[in-house]
Amino acid sequence: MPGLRILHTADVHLGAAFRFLGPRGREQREQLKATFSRVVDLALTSQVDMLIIAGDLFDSPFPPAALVAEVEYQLARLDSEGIWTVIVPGTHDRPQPGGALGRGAFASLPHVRVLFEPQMTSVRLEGLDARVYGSAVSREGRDALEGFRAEGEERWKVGVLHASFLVPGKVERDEMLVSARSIASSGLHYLALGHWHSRGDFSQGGTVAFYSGPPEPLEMGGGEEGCVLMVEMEDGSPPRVKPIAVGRRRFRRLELEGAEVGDPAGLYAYLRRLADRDLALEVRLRGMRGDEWSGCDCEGVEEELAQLFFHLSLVQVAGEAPVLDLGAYPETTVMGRFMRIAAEEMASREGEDLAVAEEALRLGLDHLGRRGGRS
Ligand SMILES: [Mn+2]
Repeated sequence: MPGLRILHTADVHLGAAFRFLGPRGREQREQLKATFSRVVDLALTSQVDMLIIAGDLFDSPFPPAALVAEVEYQLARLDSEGIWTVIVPGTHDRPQPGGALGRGAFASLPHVRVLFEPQMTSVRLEGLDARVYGSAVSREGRDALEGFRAEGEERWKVGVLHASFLVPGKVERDEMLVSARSIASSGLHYLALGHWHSRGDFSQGGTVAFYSGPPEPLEMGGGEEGCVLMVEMEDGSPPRVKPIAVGRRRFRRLELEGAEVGDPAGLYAYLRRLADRDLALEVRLRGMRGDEWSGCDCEGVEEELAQLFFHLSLVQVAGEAPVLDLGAYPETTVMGRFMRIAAEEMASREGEDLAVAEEALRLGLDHLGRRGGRS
């Protein structure tokens, strides 16, 4: 019986704005396209049977036409070699009337399938002894695999979902969930997951399940390099999953205490050693107190080093991190209003948008705090 080889990616977020990178945002937006092209190259050169995109291919349901055309071009490269592409819409590119995923090459290429339904549906892949099961993200917050069992008679059963893994007491609410129990009883050989922006093994029972994470980093922190997963299935053994690095940039967030580096010259030397033109680094500086730090020109250090990094941002943190204690700030005060707006924004955002909201909160609290509010 022939095996099955899959390249699994998710959360590409083509078209994302990367506002927190300032003037470099545009470059990273371009890089996402280049990295996606590299993923397609990899699918071609390694002759996989199928590329799976587990949601958030685009950052929006209505990306710019030229960006859609680029992706259509890439999918056509796979299609002409007989390589299948199976896509589910995610939280960012959810199904919308007239949305990009329902038109053009997404609807017409013979080897491209988009699973649009809010409940589990499946598609048999012609020429492969395989069936792919999945659903588009829905807002209902239920377990997407509740009561599901892959019943097809094909040799290989593969699932694809854009959902949060349910962790009791930690992750219990999201637009779509998937639980350990439902994965274990799904009858799937492999489940390709998207939505969480870091790679992870969530295999349960006889089902191998992974988040691939994004191929190119999207937000500060983590520091993980962008990967895709090569999944190889053969008779007689569980699917083998191997990460392959495809991302160019790395985004890191670093906490640094004044005492660790001693003085401004020490800070410069410390950061200089980290210089890397593909690294976006946010450094949060604490405890820069004492004579050795008086007159430290952080902006000067940042400016001097900026060209040696993809992006560098030094943030001086005064004392403890802000806590959103709404009770301490009446709604009638400027600070109270600001914090309520910030809390609402942060509750409704994710990923890069959340990072922007957090940064706004930090700057706002800093500013208001200096004007005499409590902090
Ligand atoms: Mn995403």
